[in-house]
Parts: sequence; C-alpha cells; structure tokens
Amino acid sequence: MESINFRKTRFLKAAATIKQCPDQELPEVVLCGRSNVGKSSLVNALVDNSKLARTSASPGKTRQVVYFEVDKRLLIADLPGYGYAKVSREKSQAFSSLCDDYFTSGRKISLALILLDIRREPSDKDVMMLDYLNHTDIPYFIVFTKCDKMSRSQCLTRQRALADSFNFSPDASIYAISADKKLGIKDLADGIASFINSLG
Ligand SMILES: Nc1nc2c(ncn2[C@@H]2O[C@H](COP(=O)(O)OP(=O)(O)OP(=O)(O)O)[C@@H](O)[C@H]2O)c(=O)[nH]1
Ligand SMILES: [Mg+2]
Repeated sequence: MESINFRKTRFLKAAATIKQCPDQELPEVVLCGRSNVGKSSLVNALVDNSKLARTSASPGKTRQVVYFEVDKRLLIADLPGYGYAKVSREKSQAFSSLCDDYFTSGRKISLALILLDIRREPSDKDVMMLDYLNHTDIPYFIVFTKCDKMSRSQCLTRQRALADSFNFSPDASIYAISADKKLGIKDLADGIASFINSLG
C-alpha cells in the first residue's frame, strides 16, 4: 500500500460559503459532528501538529470550512460543528446550513468521518446526519472521540451500546480515538490511507 505522510500537511484555505470552496483535484475527506466533539483536535492529532487547526474549549470555534492538503494526496475538510446554540440564531443557522449545504451542494465527498463523543448520546442532528448518509452512497467512518475520558472496558461497552441503538451502515468502519492521548490515531490514519488507495 502506498503510504500517506500525514505530517506533510498544509493549510489550504478557509471557505465561508460553498462558492469559496477550493477546486477538487484530490479526494476529499470531510469531518463532521456537533460543535466541540473534537474535529479540529482530530486534524491536529492526525497530522501530528498541535497548532495547525484551531481548537477551543468553547464550542463554535470553527466557523468556516477549513481545508488541509495532506501529502498532495487528499484534502481534509474540517466543517463547522452543528448544534452550536450560543451564537445568534441567524449565525447559528448560517453555520448549520454551511454544513447541510455541504452535503447537498454536489461537491464530491470521497469519505465522511462522523465524530461522536463517546460519553454523550448522539443528538437529533447526529441521527439525521447518519440517516442522510445511509441514504446516499457516501462512504463513512464512525469515529468515537474523547475515549481518554473512560476506561478501555467502559469504552467498549459504550461503543457496543451506541452501535446497537444507531443505524450504522453494516460496512461502516468504527474507530475509537483520543486526540489528547493519541489513542487510535494511527489506526484511523491507516484506515483513511487504505480507503484513499482503494479509490485508485
Ligand atoms: N479529553 C479530551 N478532550 C478533547 C479531545 N479532543 C478534543 N478535546 C477537547 O474538546 C474541545 C473541543 O475540541 P475541538 O477540536 O475544538 O472541537 P471541534 O469539533 O473542532 O469544535 P467546533 O470547531 O466548535 O465545531 C477542546 O477543549 C479540546 O481540547 C480528546 O480526545 N480528549
Ligand atoms: Mg473545530
């Protein structure tokens, strides 16, 4: 398998509207999930650079689609989180629709990573997102985040419970990670690389 060097990642651009999104010459991997779930932290863990994507303890940090180009092989799109209520309703709708529109804009999405906080019940929006993806041919991985907040066995129990109650596609790959403790990051990077390689 041709390896992908995630360390060779550069910031490409930030887009506030679909129109500003860059041309797609490379396959695109999209990170989505509620605000504060750890999308930007995951980007930093994957590329082994704690300063590349901006993260914050208060939700709503990423307000645009932020693109990173990895090893000239793929784009990572870090989407604004959904379900962030503290901004004005107008603004919150603008972020949320940037996320929704993203999937219906006709943009080619090679792979979606759906991030779910291992400790929390998936929100209505998470469920809608999964339903939506199950009705499209967009492949997705489920990524449980913040697994350092639980013991390994608690984590496994939680993963099983969540997989039982949610409609994950039978062929969706499931990963459990901690961006903080760098757990499961190598596995996920390998999963993304082999997926990208399989696109030929
Ligand atoms: N304990 C722990 N905290 C994490 C982990 N990943 C992210 N966090 C924390 O969760 C908070 C939110 O992380 P972000 O990466 O900014 O989340 P985001 O999904 O990009 O949020 P938005 O940009 O608002 O959509 C920060 O305080 C992170 O330090 C993790 O693996 N473990
Ligand atoms: Mg973010």
